[in-house]
Amino acid sequence: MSVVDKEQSQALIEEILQEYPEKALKSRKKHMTVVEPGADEKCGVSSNRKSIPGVMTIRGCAYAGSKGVVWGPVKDMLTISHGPVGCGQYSWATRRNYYTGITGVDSFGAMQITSDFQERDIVFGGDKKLEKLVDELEEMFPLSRGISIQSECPIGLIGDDIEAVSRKKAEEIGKPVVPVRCEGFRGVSQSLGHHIANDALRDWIYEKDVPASVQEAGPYDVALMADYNIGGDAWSSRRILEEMGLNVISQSTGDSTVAELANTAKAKLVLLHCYRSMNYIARYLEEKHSVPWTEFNFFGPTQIFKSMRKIASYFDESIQKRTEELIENKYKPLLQSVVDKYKSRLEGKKVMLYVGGLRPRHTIPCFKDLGVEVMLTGYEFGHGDDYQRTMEYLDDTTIVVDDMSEFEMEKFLSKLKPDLFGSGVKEKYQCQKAGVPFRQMHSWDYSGPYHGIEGFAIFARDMDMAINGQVWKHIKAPWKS
Ligand code: CFM
Repeated sequence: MSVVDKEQSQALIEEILQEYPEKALKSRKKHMTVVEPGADEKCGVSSNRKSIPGVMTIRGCAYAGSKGVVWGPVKDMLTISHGPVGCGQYSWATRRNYYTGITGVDSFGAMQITSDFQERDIVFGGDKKLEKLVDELEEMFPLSRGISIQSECPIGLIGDDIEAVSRKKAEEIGKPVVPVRCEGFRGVSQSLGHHIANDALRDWIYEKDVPASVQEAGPYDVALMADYNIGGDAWSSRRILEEMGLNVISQSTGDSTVAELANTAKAKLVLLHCYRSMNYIARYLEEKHSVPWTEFNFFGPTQIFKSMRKIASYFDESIQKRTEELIENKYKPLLQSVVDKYKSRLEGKKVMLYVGGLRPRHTIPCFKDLGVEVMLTGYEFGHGDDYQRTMEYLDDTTIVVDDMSEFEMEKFLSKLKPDLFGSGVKEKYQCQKAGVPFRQMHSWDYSGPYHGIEGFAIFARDMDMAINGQVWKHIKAPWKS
């Protein structure tokens, strides 16, 4: 069955819900809907709520949202996973947020540093250990430009005063030491971790007047914010901005530095790619430093051109003219050649798309540029404002599911039989074993960039490779034999 009309989609949701016990059914019902045509304000799903115990959620935790997402990519800072060894160990390396520099010398993004809490530390407190750790790090990595302390669950439970340690140590080593209260138990997903991480940026970078590296302000200074450089995405976005004539004085936090974070407050305009993870600090910078911000989307030709024009509208005619010429003479032919190459192979294909808090709405138009339709989508941890921002890209038969469980995922996959499922590594192998083509839409599956001009060509090639790859047709799910 491939769902085509609204009634069928609705019936499918009902069918899946029926398998839950009564209480779970009642709760999960609020998180699923079929889009109402013309309802461009709200899509009606409940979001940012606690997952039901016993249901396997795709979400992560607050520590993941702060350490893994916002602070971890700041390359010249040392990131301490403060607490027992596991959280740091299992989030070792990066989420493919690339950076330049020499790891272990002036850059530290892919390192795992932990205070390795033992029973003794839980009983007697870990502040002394943390102080010692900061001293050791300062001795081993003198070229670091700061330290962030990412709290794991026990830190908040035992009442350690990491703020006091941070203040003392920052004074001693003469670098920012940032305590982040991102204990995993806080909130309902990694989303609160983003918020806490943003608050730490506010309190320990901007409110402390950490020195910026830009000396003289220019009329075209912009800050590229909330692009994490997954597979080189930020580099690809940056090229467009520079070709438009803008001067990128800061990237955050993909391939960024402490000084670049501070530079953001000096920009003429903040360009916000991932609204979900950094809208908080963008709002603060607007209020405190009068830097306006705007959202944009550099996935696929339709949104790239729309975003370029929107960004240019904040600047003078010379930038606008240059942007138009760039689009017409260079980017349009380039991106059209990608559409010409792949659209006939992808037209009419159907995908299910399930990612964190931003990418579904950013990549749906990119899929549409290639003629691909989206049957089902939603967010792991999106809020009401994310769903609102998604509505304009959906069709009136699109199923929207918030915080989809692995059980629901399996059911939807088997009923909808999409030509492709785009989601994360936890979802990947189950999906492929069932013979459904899959792409990781978090890490770009060892590929990327997907942002910008070169990114679109790579995106189109990868989706074609997965959707039209012959191997999936020959797979029989092991649990069916
Ligand atoms: Fe923003 Fe992200 Fe996303 Fe996100 Fe993430 Fe990510 Fe994501 Mo994975 S910051 S909300 S917490 S765009 S790690 S780079 S892919 S879930 S949709």
